[in-house]
Amino acid sequence: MNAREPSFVTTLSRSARLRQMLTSNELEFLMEAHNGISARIAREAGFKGIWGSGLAISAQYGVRDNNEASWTQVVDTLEFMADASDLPILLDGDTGYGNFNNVRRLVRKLEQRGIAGVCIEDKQFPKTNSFIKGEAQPLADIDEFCGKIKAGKDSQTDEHFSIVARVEALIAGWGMDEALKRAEAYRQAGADAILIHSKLSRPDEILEFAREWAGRGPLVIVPTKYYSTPTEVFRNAGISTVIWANHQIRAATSAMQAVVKEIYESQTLVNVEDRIATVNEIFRLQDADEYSEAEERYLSASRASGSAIVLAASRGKGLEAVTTDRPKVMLPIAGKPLLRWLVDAFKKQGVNDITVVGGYRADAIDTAGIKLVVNEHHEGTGELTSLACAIDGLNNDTVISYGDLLFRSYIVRDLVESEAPFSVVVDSSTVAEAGAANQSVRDFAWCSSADDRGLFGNKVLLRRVSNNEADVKGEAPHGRWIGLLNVRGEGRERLQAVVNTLRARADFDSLDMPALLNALLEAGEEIEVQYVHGHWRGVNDLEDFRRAGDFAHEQTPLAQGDAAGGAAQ
Ligand code: SPV
Ligand code: MG
Repeated sequence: MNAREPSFVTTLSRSARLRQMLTSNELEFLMEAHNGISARIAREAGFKGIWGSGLAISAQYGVRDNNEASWTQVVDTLEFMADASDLPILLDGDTGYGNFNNVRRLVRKLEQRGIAGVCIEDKQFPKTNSFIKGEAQPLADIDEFCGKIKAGKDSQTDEHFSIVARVEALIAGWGMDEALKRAEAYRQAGADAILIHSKLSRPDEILEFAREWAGRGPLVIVPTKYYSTPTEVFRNAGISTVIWANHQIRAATSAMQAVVKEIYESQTLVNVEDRIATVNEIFRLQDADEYSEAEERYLSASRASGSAIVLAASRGKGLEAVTTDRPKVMLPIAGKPLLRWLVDAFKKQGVNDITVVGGYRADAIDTAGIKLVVNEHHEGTGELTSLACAIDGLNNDTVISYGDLLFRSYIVRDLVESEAPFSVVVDSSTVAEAGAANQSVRDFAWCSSADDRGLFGNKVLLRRVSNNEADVKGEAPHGRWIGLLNVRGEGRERLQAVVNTLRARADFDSLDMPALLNALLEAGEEIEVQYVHGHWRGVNDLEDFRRAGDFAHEQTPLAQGDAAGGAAQ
């Protein structure tokens, strides 16, 4: 569209826009498309309208242009094209797929699918492409064809829907007079435009037709064979609309042939990758970004798009004997690596976008279903340096987790359902209870109140986390932070800001997750506490490792019920 055209033009219906193209004094162009992506490509190039070519649509199905694809299959294809592009589409409706009655039904169905108009040609069903023995093809009886045009016009409910009548007399070798006679009859029957077709390599007969026609109505042409004619010639001849009828399917065909041949012969993709559209370009044409935005809007409530960051850089103190060739998270627990238990537990709760920060022997981490980033300086740095490797692109609500955890699935479910910007899981079992379950202890937590099951549902806030059980003078800890922090909504940016402040500290390399929680608290953030009592395990030493198998077994549906294991912890 011309930039100076008033904006209301774009708000016109598709059929009104096609009609405007047919009747305007400008020379207009329709570009062939044959499926959704080619329709979108035509729009992006700047075309104002689309030709739903019978040749191209049948070709993309791999069938002949002989009405081998049914008319409903064609209409279904058009629906994808109309969805992919808001342009008006003029369907190449061949002969109308039958008699006057089929035309009536076709017109109604096209209107329902948002198609702007149909072109019907005066041949007989089933037709053959005009460039295949055109002179051998029988033409329709004039009166019968006029009846089809009238039936189509009478059945449209949208006043702007256009019916273009295509004259095949020149193709069939019936001469100029016959062509003019037919065009006039079709105009009088109500056709909104005449398509005059020619298979000559020069435009002479088209130009002669246009001269004789003398502007009695809009003329549409298809210069596939007389392609070398300068477009200015058509403009000067008073043509209304030029159809570039098959150039997307032909361009796609040569590109596909060249690339497929190359891949077949070289048995590698390396030669073609830079010559073809990127996968991201395909995503863009499919409008994948819109889907992601919609997912944010409509799926966030069900938490289906949750993310997790798993800290898995360490070899594991006290576990050196079993981690010579792998990091702690790859230790086998009851038949699968520790990390896999964690990932499976997250995925079960709709936390699907999982980033694992590896370090020690990161090469041994099984990357199925996760994104792996590596803290290259894991040897001299702590947990926050690892977290910082994954925190920049925090787009979703995110659970930050130690990599060495096993837990019952309700723990993550309840955590991700929390509405708070920050929430943590604290185990209120006493150190004695943990010790009795042979569980090593760390990360003592002080909270706004103790775990009082009578007050279930009351808001409890975190006050401090420390590895030193006597860190808060005169007050025993209320439990232990188990290593799960959920960050929600605006909490994401605030977490990033606090991490950035900590980064400026000289001792950043040595900071751990409790230091982050304390820094958040010092920055005035509220961190909600969800109490649990057991139902999880950390793997911090060989004894933990040995016991973890029992706990894991109990989390599987076919557990044989060694009830004395970790579940009682
Ligand atoms: C088509 O594109 O299918 C047409 C134009 O009908 S032509 O192939 O030139 O006949
Ligand atoms: Mg055709």
